[in-house]
Amino acid sequence: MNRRGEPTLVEQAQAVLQRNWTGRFTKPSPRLYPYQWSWDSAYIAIGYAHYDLERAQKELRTLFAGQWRNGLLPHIIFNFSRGPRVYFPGPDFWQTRRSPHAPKRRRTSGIVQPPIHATAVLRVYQSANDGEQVRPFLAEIFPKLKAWHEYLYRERDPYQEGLVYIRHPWESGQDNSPIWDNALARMELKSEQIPAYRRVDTQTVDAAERPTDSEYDRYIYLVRMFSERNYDEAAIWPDCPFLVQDVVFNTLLCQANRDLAEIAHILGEDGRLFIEWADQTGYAINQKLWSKTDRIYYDYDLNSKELITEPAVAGFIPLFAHIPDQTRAQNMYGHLNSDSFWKMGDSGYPVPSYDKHAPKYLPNRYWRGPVWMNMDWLLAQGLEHYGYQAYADALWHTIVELPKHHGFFEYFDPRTGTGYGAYDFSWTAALLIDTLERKPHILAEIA
Ligand code: 9WN
Repeated sequence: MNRRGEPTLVEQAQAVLQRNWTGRFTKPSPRLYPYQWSWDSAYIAIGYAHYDLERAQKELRTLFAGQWRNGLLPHIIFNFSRGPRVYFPGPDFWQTRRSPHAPKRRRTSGIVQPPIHATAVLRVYQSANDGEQVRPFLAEIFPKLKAWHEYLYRERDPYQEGLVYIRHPWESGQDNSPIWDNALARMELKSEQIPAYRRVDTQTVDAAERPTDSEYDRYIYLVRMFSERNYDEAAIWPDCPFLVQDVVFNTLLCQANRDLAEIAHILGEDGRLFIEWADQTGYAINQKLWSKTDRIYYDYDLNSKELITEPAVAGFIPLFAHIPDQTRAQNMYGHLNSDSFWKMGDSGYPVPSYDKHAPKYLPNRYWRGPVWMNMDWLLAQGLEHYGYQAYADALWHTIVELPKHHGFFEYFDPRTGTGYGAYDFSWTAALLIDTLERKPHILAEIA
């Protein structure tokens, strides 16, 4: 409480997480996302780690209880929670029990999300005053993290390049980014190929802030295809119409491997394999996904066999895992600190998720323009590493200022800060808690 008896900003953020806490996991938001999501839980655990270590561990334990026997960590675990539980596609549509690998006692989706989990586990450990307290958790989760990374390299890297592919836009966590437009447009679907379904997301959130129906048709078509092939990767990938080596996914995997090596070290286990994976993935990102002319990293489309030259904030995320060398980082910084994204001193808020001058930019539509807190959080850490402290500070300020003035929304308008999408969004709250824990001075610096 502050001197006027009002809850402080951190207390407000904790209250958001408390409202979404179900006793075993935290919903990303109260209505729109009523189950457990994979990368959300990792960010959420990083927030909890600062004030409730038990809960941080429980969050991740519950998530990994949904892991498949082949190591796949599903993007949604359909755990029970109170309150409205309407989401499409739900467990009956996914039909993941068609796979011999899916858990028998838990219902899940059959796709994944970016692998930031080892990073979250290490941060939970590092947040503890007494590491010994968290050691049993580390020992319990280590083989699960290892199985998760093994799955990715075994099943998602058919050419053994060190780059894993995603086979659904939802696997990127950036569902309707313009990065996927061409791949989705190539999927010319006849109406009889589209399964009958009804969207529920647009009952909660303005349709203008969500993906289009045509995008949803393709999302749903892909899910049906995976389930018809019993989630057997060998049967899916040879003719999967969507197959992309994604920059954010692989960057987070690279860093997660390093963090897994550190976890192995703490436990006295052999971590050399994880360092090898990290090096291989970092090298491949640099070799295959860098565009010198455009000063940004791009995704690679394994079907059209070309880089997807869409200027999204995602292309700067390799800074987080220290993948570019200093010269590349400087070039990237020149691009980021420009009218295309956000120039230092500009009005508005950093960083729009897509180039403001690109024709497809839409400041209110999900991953096609709005500012997302997780992207700012990843980018700020990367920029600090390369010495771009003033820009990083602008991002840290944004992570605190937007929720303070506009509420704990899912995403925000880069021009005005207006919040869009789901309210009481858990990772917005969790990353604000993490930011203020690390940089308490920010509170006094913002208006
Ligand atoms: C599909 C839960 C998730 C986030 C994603 C975000 C959004 C889901 C949806 O919500 O995706 O997974 O229904 O739109 O894009 O990053 O994990 O917060």
